[in-house]
Amino acid sequence: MKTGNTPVTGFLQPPIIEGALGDHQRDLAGLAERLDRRGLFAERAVEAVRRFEVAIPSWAFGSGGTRFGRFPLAGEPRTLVEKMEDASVVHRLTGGTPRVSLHIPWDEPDDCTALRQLASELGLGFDAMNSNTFQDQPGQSLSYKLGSFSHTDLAVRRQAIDHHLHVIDIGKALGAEAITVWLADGSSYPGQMSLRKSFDRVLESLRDVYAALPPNWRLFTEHKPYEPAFYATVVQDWGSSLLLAQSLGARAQCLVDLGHHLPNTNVELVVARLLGAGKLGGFHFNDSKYGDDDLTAGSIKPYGLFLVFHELVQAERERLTGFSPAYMIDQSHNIKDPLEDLLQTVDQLQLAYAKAQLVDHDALEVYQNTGDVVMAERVLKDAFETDARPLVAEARLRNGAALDPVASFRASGYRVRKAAERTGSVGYTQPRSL
Ligand code: RM4
Ligand code: MN
Ligand code: MN
Repeated sequence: MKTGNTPVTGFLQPPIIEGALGDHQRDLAGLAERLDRRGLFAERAVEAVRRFEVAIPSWAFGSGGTRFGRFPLAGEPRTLVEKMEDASVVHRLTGGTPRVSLHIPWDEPDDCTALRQLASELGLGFDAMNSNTFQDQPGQSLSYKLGSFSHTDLAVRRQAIDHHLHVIDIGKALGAEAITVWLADGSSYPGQMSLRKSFDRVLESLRDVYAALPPNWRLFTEHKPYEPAFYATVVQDWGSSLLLAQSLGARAQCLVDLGHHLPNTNVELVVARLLGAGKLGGFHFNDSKYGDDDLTAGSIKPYGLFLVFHELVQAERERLTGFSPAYMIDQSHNIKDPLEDLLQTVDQLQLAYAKAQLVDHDALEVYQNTGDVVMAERVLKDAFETDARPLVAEARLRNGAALDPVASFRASGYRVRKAAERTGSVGYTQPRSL
């Protein structure tokens, strides 16, 4: 991707739709009064949401696709500069996305200094870097068809390690402080690979990457049960991920992608276990119905998302040792305008976080200790069923962002302008069925 001199057109102050401010203030006052009756403080939740930050992936700005096809959108970004411009719009409207998570080589900058400068002008920084050894790149000498870190050939493993060192170098130049390693390594048929030795080889390769981490960096291992390998994936579950993180050292932690669990997995329980082990490194937020669907966070299972945030808020309040999760989005926007989808996503995350702030922790503990199942569950439901939207809108307002990001985005005419400016963007492709 080029980071040339494409001018960045600023995004105007988020327009407040007429009458919306007065309605909002009345809604907020009503909610604050209702919360007060329950002994809860709207103010505390608003301030917490103001501090909530989540990174946007560089691969989320263009229309995604499935292995069956992609339907491009007029005005989608053609370059990394244009993606940064789009990222700043999401941050401007939500007040909660000050960093971008880059995928290399999909969004490899050709001038890190210029990119960093541009980012800082846009009020942005960089979150965890993402490597890619699940595709062969043009000109690459050895193939990852049969694995990267788990490959039986040391030369292939070496090539994959070198790629990770390169990703770390780019991240250093950009001021990132973490690398996320998701591996497609696995087998599609029994007998294809040694189930045990393939894992050992992944661990040994990761040791080399870990050894190259700058002192202030963390390494996140991300598991996924299947796809593209359909019989056995090497890092397929949180247990394998935890084994890797524990074997590597203190700065290796696990990343939980919400779509990377077999059906019916209790994801909040996975989160609790990793928190307990001091190994919860971060998240890839999204939602799913069947598998790694990469749908808008909160669109399918909002209660599950809330329960995940409940675990996080408890850990935050208890000041759990080592608790510093990196929040990131990982979605594929196949049907919706990617920017509107991201605005919806951030809104949903802010909302789940706000609701988790409304749990009465003291009451919950009493009910748990006295075995009052009904009342314990009601504490959670009371929070989840509260319409917390005024708290989230207020947090955004105080951060100089939009009351209603999607409405402001539509009113701004941004996409229509970009469709006129970004000529030739239709047909832009980014491989995505992962
Ligand atoms: C994978 C995984 C990784 C992401 C790739 C594109 O399924 O979620 O985090 O980098 O997709
Ligand atoms: Mn992911
Ligand atoms: Mn995924």
